[in-house]
Amino acid sequence: MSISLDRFGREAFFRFVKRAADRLSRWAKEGNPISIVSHVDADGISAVGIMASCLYRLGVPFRVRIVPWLDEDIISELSSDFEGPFVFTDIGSSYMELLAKELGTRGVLVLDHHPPSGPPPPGWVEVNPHNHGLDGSKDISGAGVAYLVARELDSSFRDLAPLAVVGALGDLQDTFNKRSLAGLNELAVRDAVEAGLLKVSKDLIFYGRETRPIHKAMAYTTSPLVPGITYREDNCLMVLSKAGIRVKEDDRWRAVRDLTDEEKERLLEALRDFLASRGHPPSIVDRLVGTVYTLTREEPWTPLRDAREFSSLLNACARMERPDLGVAICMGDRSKALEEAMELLNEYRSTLAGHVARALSEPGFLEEREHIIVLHGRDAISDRVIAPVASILSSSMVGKRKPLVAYAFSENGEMAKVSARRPPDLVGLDVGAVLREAAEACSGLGGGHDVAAGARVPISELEKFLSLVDELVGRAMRA
Ligand SMILES: [Mn+2]
Repeated sequence: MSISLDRFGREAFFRFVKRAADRLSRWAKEGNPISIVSHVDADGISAVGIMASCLYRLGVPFRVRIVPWLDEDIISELSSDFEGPFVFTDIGSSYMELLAKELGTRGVLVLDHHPPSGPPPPGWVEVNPHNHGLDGSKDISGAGVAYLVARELDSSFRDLAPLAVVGALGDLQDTFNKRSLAGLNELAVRDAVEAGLLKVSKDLIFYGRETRPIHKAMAYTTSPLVPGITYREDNCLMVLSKAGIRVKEDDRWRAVRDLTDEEKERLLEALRDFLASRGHPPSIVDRLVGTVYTLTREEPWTPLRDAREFSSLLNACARMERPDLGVAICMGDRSKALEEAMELLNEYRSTLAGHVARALSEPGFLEEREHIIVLHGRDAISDRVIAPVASILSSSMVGKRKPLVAYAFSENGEMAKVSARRPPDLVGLDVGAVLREAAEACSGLGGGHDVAAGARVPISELEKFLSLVDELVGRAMRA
């Protein structure tokens, strides 16, 4: 039953993909500039890379705006100096009512995978897997939706498939067997492999597996966060030495990809021992083995070679308020933009490492409540990085069986930016739904996916909001 439903869902979904491509072709022929509006994260930037490449190749003038969310001010700023049609990627569906009110008479295309808040006005085209019973949280990303429209526009645009893979990994959609992408994402993976642009293999998933000395790759790995290993190069070197693994070959540092299968086994075993000796579950190590997506046309030793690293680089550009660098890289810049982005990435990593270490060691940051764990970021953690700090901390809380709700002060201290993360084994809880309901009851706005969600709430309502989230999570867990 579910298989045939999925098939009908897909057929309907692809009818909308076709409709969107037709609409874009028509706009392209009319020749008016098109405004691309996207979400400020790795997926949103990848989606822009795809859409902007399409328009560039079709000779259509375009402009790009990358936004953290949509509200009346942002939408009126988007539309005040612009007459042409809009393409929203990786954002829009959750703001349909607002968009309809502000842009109702314009040409609008929404290519998104966030849960829709309502139907689009007549004349607009919305492509969203949720409208067809498909799972937008893990089956396809915003970049994936943009890619399907791109390949429908022109089959030669299939060379953009790697960007859809990067976007899906940026949205942590590798939740299937051995950390692989599945669902509609499989189409982009298959296209990229067939075009000779992507190699899929099973291996150790260490950050920088192609590019960094082994102990650094281990220490830089934050998904999963390995307690005592992440951000701790000293312990990494110790574990490597216990496993009897040489870190250098002659004078050159070895990378993870230089390890033999036997050495990899010994390393995993040593990591299990290390965790067990410190009272952590050794099963964390299982998540370090999985599906590796290698972009074979990218230079080895660059952060673009491994699709997960590529998405981290885009993410850093987004968090450090330079999404333009990410877009340039997605559109093919491999010189100046790449160089600048790599510097930004270093800066970003040390910022995150500092926050995580503080939250774990200083009192007053983490508070365990009945059904949730609260991270009080207040003004000590910037609202730009509260979401990744929440992700890293939540992945370290194996066995806690409680979602993490982190917040930081934002917008001159008037609002709180909230980020919630659900541990992967806590099935049956939709933190997106919880945040939406709680935020709406507290004069705020919230929503997102079942494993990761966000909200904006006035500071004056923050305590009420946190209590309500605690209560709603408790209720959902009993249901
Ligand atoms: Mn997305």
